[in-house]
Amino acid sequence: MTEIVKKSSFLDYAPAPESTSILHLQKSYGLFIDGSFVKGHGKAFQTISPATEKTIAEIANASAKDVDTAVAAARRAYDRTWSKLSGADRGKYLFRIARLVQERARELAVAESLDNGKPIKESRDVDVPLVAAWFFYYAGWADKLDYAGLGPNPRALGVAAQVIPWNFPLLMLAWKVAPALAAGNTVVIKPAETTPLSALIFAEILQQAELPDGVVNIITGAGDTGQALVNHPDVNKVAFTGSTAVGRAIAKSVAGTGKKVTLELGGKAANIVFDDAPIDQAVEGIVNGIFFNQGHVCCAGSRLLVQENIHDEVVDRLKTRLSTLRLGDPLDKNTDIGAINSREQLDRIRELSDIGEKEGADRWTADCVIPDKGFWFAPTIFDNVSTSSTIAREEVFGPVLSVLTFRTPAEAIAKANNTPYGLSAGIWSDKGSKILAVADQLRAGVIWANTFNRFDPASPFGGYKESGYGREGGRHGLAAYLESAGWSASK
Ligand code: TAP
Repeated sequence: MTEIVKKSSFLDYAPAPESTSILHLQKSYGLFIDGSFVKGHGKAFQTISPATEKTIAEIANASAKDVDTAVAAARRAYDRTWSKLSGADRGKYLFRIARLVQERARELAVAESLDNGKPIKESRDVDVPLVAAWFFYYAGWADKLDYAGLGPNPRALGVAAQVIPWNFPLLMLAWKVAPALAAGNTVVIKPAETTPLSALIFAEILQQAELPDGVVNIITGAGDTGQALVNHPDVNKVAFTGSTAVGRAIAKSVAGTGKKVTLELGGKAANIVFDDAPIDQAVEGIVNGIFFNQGHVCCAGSRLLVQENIHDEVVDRLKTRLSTLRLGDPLDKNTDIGAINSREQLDRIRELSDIGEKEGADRWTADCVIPDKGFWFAPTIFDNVSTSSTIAREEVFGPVLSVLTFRTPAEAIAKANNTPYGLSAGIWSDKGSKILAVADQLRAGVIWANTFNRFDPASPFGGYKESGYGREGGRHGLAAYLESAGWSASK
């Protein structure tokens, strides 16, 4: 018996890498403007795999002049084609895009994991299926805008400028592009500098779908490209997802211009576990809440608030569970924790974790073998964290959990709301009435009960306070791209 136990501890998963042969990547990619790939006027840059640091492709860099060309293409497409189509016809294009995303799902998932570093099982089972779901959902709305509760015959805004981050590159694109097109707008979108690949494959999908030229323009580049885009005088709508600092700068720069704005910014969500919660499920929910996508999730459950009398049990079980997670090759189907998206982000996670330790929290790190190349951070828990601690207040945006305790529901609510953010929260309890009572008092845009990180295109998503304003998803997500009574973006 001892022999069997000993041997089984040596059993491990054999490598199961997803093949990259399905990808037909170009050596270099241009900007996607007016239905074609064109050269950029900025200095091209390389996109690398964060797991190996190897170059994947060279990417064009859009200068201010290119931004101008892209916005002009979107304006022309809006005036001449897209605004002339019926909702039903717009819907047909969106359905076509959704089906093509499904057809090319494996390719998109491999590209996403390669460029972003996220485990293939997440890009394959979460990101890409949700991308298709978002297009299907908004395709269904395109001919029903009159019934969206926004008044009769609601009108599109015009040209939407969209800037997205690197944590869910293709999914964030879908969240922005699908409602914008359904509502009748045309789009210029800028993916993050470190993750442009899936957006460029998506551009090929738009060509396949024969979307009229200029309806969606995809321009790659860094922060200055994003800045030129949102500040362009001929855009009517700005939609941004990313850091609170950049969101704040955008809000300032577009103030008074008449542009409609939605900002989806950071978060520091509380995941509240009461002593009557099903502990095994709660532990899985805590793991999913903060270690999914390496914790690069704005709505991540980065603060665990656990009732004091079950603290030791929960933390012990959590450590046991984290010790079973496999960190490594994002393309391996058995990988749970992939690479950190960039060296810059890794440095930020390290810096904040060191501060956490210096400020007196107890640091525990899962015992993982860290590959020689690439950017990696092992799952980490900070216990005995105080509410004033930096790691309890600032968004780490990495696989780092802060553990705090509470005694009463009132204390849990006070601690959960004690943050400048207000994007999401989780509640774990056996009692429905307790869940409803607590949820009612939490200042968070999304609250999950006995689950975490669930996304559905029909459900609005967005925050309070420094987590931004406006909602994406559902009927509310349409309102962000339509003229509301008393507001006009007409040029
Ligand atoms: P940001 O700098 O906010 O980047 C988000 C997007 O905005 C990227 O496409 C970025 O381009 C672009 N951008 C940067 N500066 C801009 C400007 N002045 N005007 C217009 N667009 C601009 O986020 P980051 O640097 O990638 O990450 C920093 C921190 O932000 C992270 O540690 C994390 O805490 C937080 N973050 C939050 C989220 C969400 S979903 N809430 C997502 C990402 C990051 P480049 O990528 O090319 O610079």
